[in-house]
Amino acid sequence: MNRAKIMAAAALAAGTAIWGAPADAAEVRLRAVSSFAEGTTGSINFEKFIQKVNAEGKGLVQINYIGGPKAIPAFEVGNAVRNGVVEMANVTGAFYTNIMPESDALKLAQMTGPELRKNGAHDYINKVWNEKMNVQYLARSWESTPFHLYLNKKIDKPDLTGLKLRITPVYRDFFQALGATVVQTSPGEVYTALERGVVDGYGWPIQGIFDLGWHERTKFRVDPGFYNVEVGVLVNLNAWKRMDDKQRDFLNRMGIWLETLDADTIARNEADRKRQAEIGIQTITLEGDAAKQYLEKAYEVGWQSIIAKSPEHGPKLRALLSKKN
Ligand code: 173
Repeated sequence: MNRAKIMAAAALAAGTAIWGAPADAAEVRLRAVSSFAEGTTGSINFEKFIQKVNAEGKGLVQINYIGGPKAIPAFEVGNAVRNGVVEMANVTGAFYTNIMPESDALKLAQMTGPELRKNGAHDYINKVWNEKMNVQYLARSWESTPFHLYLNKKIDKPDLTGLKLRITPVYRDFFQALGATVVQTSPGEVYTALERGVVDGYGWPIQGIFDLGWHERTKFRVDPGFYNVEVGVLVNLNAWKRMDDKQRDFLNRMGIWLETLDADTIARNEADRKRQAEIGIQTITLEGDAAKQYLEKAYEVGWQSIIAKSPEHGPKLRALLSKKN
């Protein structure tokens, strides 16, 4: 063998390519966590995404799913994916407002993930999320779902004076604007807060109150719902840049597929709405002007709060995420 051939053989044995041929990166393994418990509403679509990536990405990308908030607490997940403690996270913006206040704006989006890809919002989000959070925002894993106020005390108008409510940043400004006292907890602490009577109610989407048994401790749901759930799949930016185009394209394709699971989400919303009624959770429906004012207040204080904290990106996000009417 001549010298060149020997080198080529050695390089092949070592799994590397030589002579400037574009190297196929070795299969990349991404450690992933979810900010919602395994198998619950907030993780279902993400877990399906992981299955598909692992089935179709052999030799290219594999995801090592570490699990839910038992591995990393919900409000720490943002930091973990930013710092590369994990390379991928399924997390809602409300859980990492400590890193970038803009994250909580995504609940105010009036369009779906696929629509936001078309109108430039997805690219803008990625510019800001790259810069401020060191992550790539791959795709939405949960959307098209309103949040609601759940109560154990009856109200007959949108006045929450005297009520103590469990919140996250999603609901804080809105519930406070309606007079409530608030206490922040992760989802994992809601049941105990209800059981001990520490709170008179809580904010949560239409879907998911059965997962951790909260329905046993819930008397009323207030309609209409407000805002829109946003849970996204974030990829640590260093890990994203280390991958090659083929790997990034594959993950982007899987992300677009993930957003097609939205139809399942919408079906689960309806199933849970029905089940809530069946087990006797009463609906308090704000009608007419009361409903209109409730929703207007929600969006007004929501955007006010984002724009006050991010005068640079808040107005642009508002323009990109709001439906023109
Ligand atoms: O914990 C929460 O109530 C919350 O902020 C949230 C956000 C998105 C989906 C589900 C819950």
